[in-house]
Amino acid sequence: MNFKDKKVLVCGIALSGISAAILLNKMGAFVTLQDIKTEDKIDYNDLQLIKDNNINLYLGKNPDDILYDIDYIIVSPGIPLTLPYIQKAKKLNIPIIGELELGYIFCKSQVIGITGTNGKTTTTTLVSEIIKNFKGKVYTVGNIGIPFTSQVLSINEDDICVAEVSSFQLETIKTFRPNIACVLNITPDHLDRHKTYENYILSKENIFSNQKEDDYLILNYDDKICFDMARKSKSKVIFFSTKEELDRGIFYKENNIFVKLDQEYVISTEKIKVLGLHNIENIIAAIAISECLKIPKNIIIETINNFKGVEHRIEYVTKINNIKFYNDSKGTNVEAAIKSIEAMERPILLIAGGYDKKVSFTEFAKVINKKVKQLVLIGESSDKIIEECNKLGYRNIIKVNTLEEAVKTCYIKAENGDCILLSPACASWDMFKSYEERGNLFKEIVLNLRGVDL
Ligand code: UMA
Repeated sequence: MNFKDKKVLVCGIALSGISAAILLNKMGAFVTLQDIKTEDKIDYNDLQLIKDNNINLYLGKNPDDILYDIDYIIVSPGIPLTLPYIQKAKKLNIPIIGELELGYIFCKSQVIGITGTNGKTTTTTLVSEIIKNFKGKVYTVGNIGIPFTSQVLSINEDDICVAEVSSFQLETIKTFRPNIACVLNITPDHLDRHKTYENYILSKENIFSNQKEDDYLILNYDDKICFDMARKSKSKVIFFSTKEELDRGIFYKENNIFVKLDQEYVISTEKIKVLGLHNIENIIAAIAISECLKIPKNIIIETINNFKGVEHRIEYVTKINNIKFYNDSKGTNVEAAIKSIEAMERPILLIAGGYDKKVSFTEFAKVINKKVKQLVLIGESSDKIIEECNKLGYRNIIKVNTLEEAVKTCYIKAENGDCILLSPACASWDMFKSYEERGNLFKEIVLNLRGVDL
């Protein structure tokens, strides 16, 4: 695709929009970068970068009135496609390209695409580490926080690019075709954006919609929705399971991972450092991807044994007075938070709540009722969670206003041998810029508790 001398509108001035605009600028396009935020709300360094690159700005409102003079629109993942100006642009036949798709268009190397409701970042990180230990170099991009467009010009033909891909990014793909795609699991998430669970699933299915017969699709055998995707794809399907013994594929049974593909071997899970069965799922998915790349088994085994997990995902923070603190700020949906609660080996004081994605908290309340001795809630969805817990007669709930109050409340209530877990089951966007900001603040508050008398 040639963007030279084209007029391109890039929507969203954050990670994706800025790097897409800079890439297009290098390609000789006339770029306008737009955001509903006004100039005073935009980061000073970002503004400098935009100005240094001579990119036009259009701020403080949706760009309805400049559409007539635009050849292409590039959207950041966070921009809903239901916005009236996007709909109007579609009617005007202006191509709407997602930032991930834009990166892919210019990518010369093979691409691995990893999606799913949970485990994406962990699996993407582990796959990247395995490839790095194999080849010495790997490009990791996408929802993990590194826009594809920020890396693509450095990627050569014989490199490997590992992309963590969200439903938002998959909604706007056209040609994106990973040589190896993986769908880890599907449970309801982001229904505020996708409106129905069906739409969310359809968006996830886009990860293999352009694949051909010689591409690979790695699917979770235990997840009905993932399992059914096999029928819809043209690709070579490899299943993984933590519940069933598979004739061909990769499965987990009694502390062992059985690889039954072109080569067959068994890996003991005794040395694995990350907690929980959900992490075993992530690990076996990563092995499946590595097998498609024909990476020697000793490199795979050594890397999974040394893997310490990712920041903000059941991240051990510290122990104070024999109370352990875990940061699971990336537990941004019900399923992820349930898995974290289940992975804990001590009595739990849980900090939850946040941005309301219009999903049900019924299952979350059931697990709280079974495993959480004290629940402390923050954020927009607190009352919805309280309502579900109350239906089960669970009343060990305290609602507070800030994360700091939440941590301190838990610490006062905790006893020797307990753990305090931040796993919100909600996105952070009601109180924070991102789950990273929420997780970093949690860690800061926790580390400041040392030596403090409450
Ligand atoms: N904006 C508008 N109009 C709107 C909506 C937003 O102008 O109607 C503007 C906002 O004012 C803001 C900008 O758009 O300035 C934000 O764009 P963005 O939300 O796409 O933010 P980025 O920083 O570009 O981050 C995006 C992903 N964010 C989302 O999908 C919400 C990041 O995923 C991703 O890491 C990054 O691109 C790089 O690829 C984050 C995420 O929360 C981690 N993802 C969701 C998840 O994992 O559950 C899907």
